Amino acid sequence: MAAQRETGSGETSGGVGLDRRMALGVLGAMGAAALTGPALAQNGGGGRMSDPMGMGPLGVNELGWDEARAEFTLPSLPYGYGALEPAIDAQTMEIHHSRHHAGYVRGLNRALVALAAIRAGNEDPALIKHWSRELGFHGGGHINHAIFWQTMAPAGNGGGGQPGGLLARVIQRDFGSFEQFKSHFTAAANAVEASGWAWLVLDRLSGRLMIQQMEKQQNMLLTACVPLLGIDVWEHAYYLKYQNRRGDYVSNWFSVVNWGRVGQIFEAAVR
Ligand code: MN3
Repeated sequence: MAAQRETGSGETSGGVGLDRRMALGVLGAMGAAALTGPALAQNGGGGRMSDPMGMGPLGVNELGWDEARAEFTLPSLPYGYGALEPAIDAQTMEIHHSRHHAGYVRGLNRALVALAAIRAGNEDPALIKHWSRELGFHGGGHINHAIFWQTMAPAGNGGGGQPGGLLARVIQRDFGSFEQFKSHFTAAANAVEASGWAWLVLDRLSGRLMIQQMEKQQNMLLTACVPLLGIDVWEHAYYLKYQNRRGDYVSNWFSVVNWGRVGQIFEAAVR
């Protein structure tokens, strides 16, 4: 298949301890922790005891943080590999999750360990540029996929349909209608060049929803934006079943969008 080659080597971290604050601080720097960071500030900065990770709707399990090993692990899917058939086939889901996503988790841990070693004086500081890029790529890959899995569900059993509640009203306000949102999002996903993503995000500065494209998977979300829903349009996400017909994949993917979960993420972001 034409999927991107993984760069993860399968190494696990060793020797250099990473505390949770460090790891999460890095994720915050990538913009992913914007899922809840500013929301906590709006709450008065007190945080939520039920949310010790400070990641709001994405909890410890969804992010795969292993407290004992002080590293990230591959989070399990909230459904089976075949659960999103026919929109996304089981073999694609299995390879995507157990190979690609797992590779990003390994790469993220490896980058965190390497950067800690540099800080400790055990590694050449000239490598900071290299490992920072690795951190952005693999860390972004990990977070993007963690959100991706969480915002899908079997068609007719949590997946498909339209959003409700506050999210529905804000989509109406900012896009005119759900159909206009869908049209814009679809066009953005179909027009991503090579490997990337399309995202529905909340722009905290304007308080409005936006649609963005992400090249590859790093550093493309505006800092002030909270990712709400994204579609992976790397070829590894659809090529086995759809080959070059990305448009068919994007169209069918809407049948497995878990709007209830997206609504939870949105409401946590504006709380
Ligand atoms: Mn992917």
